Amino acid sequence: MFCTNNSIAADAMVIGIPYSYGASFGLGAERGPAAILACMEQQIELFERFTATEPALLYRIRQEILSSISTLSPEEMIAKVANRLSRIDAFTVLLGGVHTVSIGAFESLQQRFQSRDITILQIDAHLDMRDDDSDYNMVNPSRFSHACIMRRAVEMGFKTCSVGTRAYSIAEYQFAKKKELPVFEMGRGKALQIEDILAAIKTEKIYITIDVDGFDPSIFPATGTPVPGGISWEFGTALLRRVISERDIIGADIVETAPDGVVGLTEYAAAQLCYDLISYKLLKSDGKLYFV
Ligand SMILES: [Mn+2]
Repeated sequence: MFCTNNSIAADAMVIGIPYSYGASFGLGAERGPAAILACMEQQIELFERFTATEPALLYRIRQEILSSISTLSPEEMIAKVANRLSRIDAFTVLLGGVHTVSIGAFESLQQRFQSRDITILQIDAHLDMRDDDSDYNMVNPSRFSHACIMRRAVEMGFKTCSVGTRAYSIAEYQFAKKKELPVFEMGRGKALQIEDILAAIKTEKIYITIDVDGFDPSIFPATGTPVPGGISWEFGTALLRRVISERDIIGADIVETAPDGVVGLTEYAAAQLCYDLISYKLLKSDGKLYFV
């Protein structure tokens, strides 16, 4: 799967960020990146069945894991991630780690683009729109907790679109309502339709942040804050195919994979999502994205 020749430029990068500071319930997100990368290297089929291609053989995909970050403050980790991304031209997927790592990607996007031209498409059980986590974290409350990342994105001027939502506080509910943010919730209101989601995204450029708890927990059981319900594998991956083929995806992350060492399904599913994102993006950039 991964290219080991560092002297040639990569077409895509996968960067693991083993950072779990601020996890609120289940632990182990720091083990996510290595487990996902191992699945990509050893378990994933290189044949991509929706396009009948072998993108791993067509393109150079490189991987790395950011080191010496586990003891950093969230602010320091975010700066380090943004700095690493600022030196990469290739399409990049970040692997968390807790959802806080996405703010590093948002900061690097802000350096390259006008944030109002970008929609952060969030697949997540939670809104992550708390101003800080002081309602449940009395010891060391932070505005860079994983429960705050979409609030920070809104403040940074990005447009947002949330999908799979089914757990949030009253403050988050009021914030999203007041700002008229598109929220595609599970089980309340209309059933999710890909057409509706695409229509709610007003920008050409999209950054995709996938908190694996947005999916049904039968697909990603090992995650920090699992919530019943969630989008199906078929819906989520179909959404990604449509979004990537019709819009300009400028980056992505997959976060909150917390392998439990028992069932390998969570890391396998995250590895498959990562390969899907890279495959469709690179085929599209090459003018070769055709679904068979
Ligand atoms: Mn989240």
